[in-house]
Amino acid sequence: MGQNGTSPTGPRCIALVGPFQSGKTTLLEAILTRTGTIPRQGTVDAGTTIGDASKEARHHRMSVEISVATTTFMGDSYTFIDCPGSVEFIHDMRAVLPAIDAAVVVCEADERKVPQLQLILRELEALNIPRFLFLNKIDKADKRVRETLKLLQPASRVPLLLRQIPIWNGDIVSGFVDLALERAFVYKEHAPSEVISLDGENLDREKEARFTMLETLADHDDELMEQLLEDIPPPRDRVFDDLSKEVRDLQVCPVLIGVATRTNGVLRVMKALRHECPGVTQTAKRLGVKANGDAVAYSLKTLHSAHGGKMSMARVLTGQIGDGTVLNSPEVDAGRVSGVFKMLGQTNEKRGPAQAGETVALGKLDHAKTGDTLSSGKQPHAAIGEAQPYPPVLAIAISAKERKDDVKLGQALNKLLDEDPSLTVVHNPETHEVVVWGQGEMHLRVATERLADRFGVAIERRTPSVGYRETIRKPVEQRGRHKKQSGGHGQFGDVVLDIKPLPRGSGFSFEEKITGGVVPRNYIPSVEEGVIDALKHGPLGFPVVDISVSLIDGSYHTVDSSDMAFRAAGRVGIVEGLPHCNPVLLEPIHTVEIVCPTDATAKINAILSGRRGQILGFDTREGWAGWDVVRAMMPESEIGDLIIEVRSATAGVGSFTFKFDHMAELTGKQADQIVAARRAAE
Ligand SMILES: Nc1nc2c(ncn2[C@@H]2O[C@H](COP(=O)(O)OP(=O)(O)OP(=O)(O)O)[C@@H](O)[C@H]2O)c(=O)[nH]1
Ligand SMILES: [Mg+2]
Repeated sequence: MGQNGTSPTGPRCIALVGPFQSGKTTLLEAILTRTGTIPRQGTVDAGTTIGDASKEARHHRMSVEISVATTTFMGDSYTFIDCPGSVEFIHDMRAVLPAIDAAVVVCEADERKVPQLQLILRELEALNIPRFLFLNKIDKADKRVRETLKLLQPASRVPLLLRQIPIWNGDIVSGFVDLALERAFVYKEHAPSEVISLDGENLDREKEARFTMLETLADHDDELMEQLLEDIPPPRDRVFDDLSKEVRDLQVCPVLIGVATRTNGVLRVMKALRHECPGVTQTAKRLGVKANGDAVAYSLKTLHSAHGGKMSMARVLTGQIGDGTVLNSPEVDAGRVSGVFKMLGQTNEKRGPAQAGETVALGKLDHAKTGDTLSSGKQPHAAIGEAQPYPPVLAIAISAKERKDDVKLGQALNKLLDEDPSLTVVHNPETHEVVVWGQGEMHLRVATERLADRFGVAIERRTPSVGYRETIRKPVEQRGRHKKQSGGHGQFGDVVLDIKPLPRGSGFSFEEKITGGVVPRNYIPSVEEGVIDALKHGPLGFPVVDISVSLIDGSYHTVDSSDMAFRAAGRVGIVEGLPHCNPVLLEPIHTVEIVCPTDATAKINAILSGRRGQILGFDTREGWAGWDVVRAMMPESEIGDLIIEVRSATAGVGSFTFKFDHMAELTGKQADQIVAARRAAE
């Protein structure tokens, strides 16, 4: 039985989330050490942690994907999912959220990270996920914890409830008071904290802070409110029950403090989870999972190992999944489970069937993908929710360094997309480029590193081409003749084309106005083909648009004329005619919508103006206190690396979406440079 009288809730699944570099991976390491799963605590800086064990994560000293590890605490199983903090890898976090019972939001007393904290809390709030805040790096604290809370509170829609207060020894925090337990502890380096007695000023502060905590709890408990008003000390069990209930009912977010690098405060986190975190039954209810004996699981991540084995990390929400269990999703037959594995970072250990609540890796589910609701019944269980990736913001064009790897690259990209749905690959039929779209610079860098490290395809990367076009500004009438006399059969085609500019966005139109059969009917389609072919590459080097071509005259030869000859004549007419039509470059213009914290709006406006953006206006972001949305029209060439500047102006949290709007004429030096570059490349 739990401390508060509830029955044990089975294996738990907890995500460690929070702003960039707040100490999540270190906290996971501390938890695994404190619970005895690993003998010694590694560090991120030395590259010895269980989390971040992939080559790319070690190399960049940051999490670039989730790390999963299962441990045992006081007889219960806990799976922790350490999520990346960088917004560029946020999809990995978002994809696991439906499966978890609760999140521990690891944060720091750092004002600059508040918008990122808000971003993450929003994701949890939207999915009704119970959460705790772990105020880490308290060893570096330079302000009172209550001041820190004031700083962080705007990021949360529910009250942050201080559950512990630090004990200060001069300028450093030497321990803490648990306000629910009413007990004080001093931190020990890499050892459990020691209970001490409180007196003097510390005791007064404890009483005050406890009263504040109880007041917040009493907002949802009338009886507790009465007791407080009448100065009756509420029984400790009652306080624990309230805490537990209000966390589960999403009314408060308790705040714990500690130092992950020294495992300080880690046992308190485990105890809070043990008592206050809901179990799988409640989570299944949150997700609308129907329990009828069949197994239902949620797939939270897909991995392809270097030797080709596919693993689906999944949380079992009801029923049991073992070797050989056949699983379906609403869309496909996912496959037959071949191996159930317990995860500890990059290592997997084969194990028996997984029960409701457990989080495991399932081998060889060939057709399962991240976000799938997998079930064992005849009728697939309805989908319980899947995170749609945010639209990508940055692109690179890639190719295999060696031509012989082209096929391998295709296969590797498929696996990469399977693992990370926040990447998109687009094949540009015009330029034959393979363009990879991602969430930022680091995201794309890691993607190419994975292609090389894990899938063995070395990559070359380039800036993707901008979709320039060209058009004409003046009409012209042009004769196109194709005549060849080389022994035997000759070739003869002769056309007169009326070439005219069309309004922007009209594309291309072809008309024939032949009278008296000067060009026989059967050759006219060939003329059109020749024209279309020539328009693919105008005098400036780009596809020609917004142009009408009419075939108005011509002549033919009974023996020498052919489809081929008239196709060539059509081509010649265009190639010779267009240079006289005053050609002009067209560049794509997009509407861009940028979201950013309000204090960065002025900077964003300046960035947009500096990039030939035309600002259409800005507004407060609906439902997001302290955020703005700025709208602008921008040339595609300037959107290319826009995200890099936006991120640096917004402490990493700003983002944008864009949509093609129209093509606009581009003249002057810039146009000349583009045309010259195009010529040089040909
Ligand atoms: N002083 C101090 N440093 C800490 C503490 N916890 C973590 N760090 C340091 O903070 C840095 C980031 O730690 P990580 O554990 O990688 O942080 P993270 O949140 O996992 O980072 P991302 O996953 O990349 O967002 C490392 O240099 C850690 O040593 C702490 O409690 N105190
Ligand atoms: Mg990390």
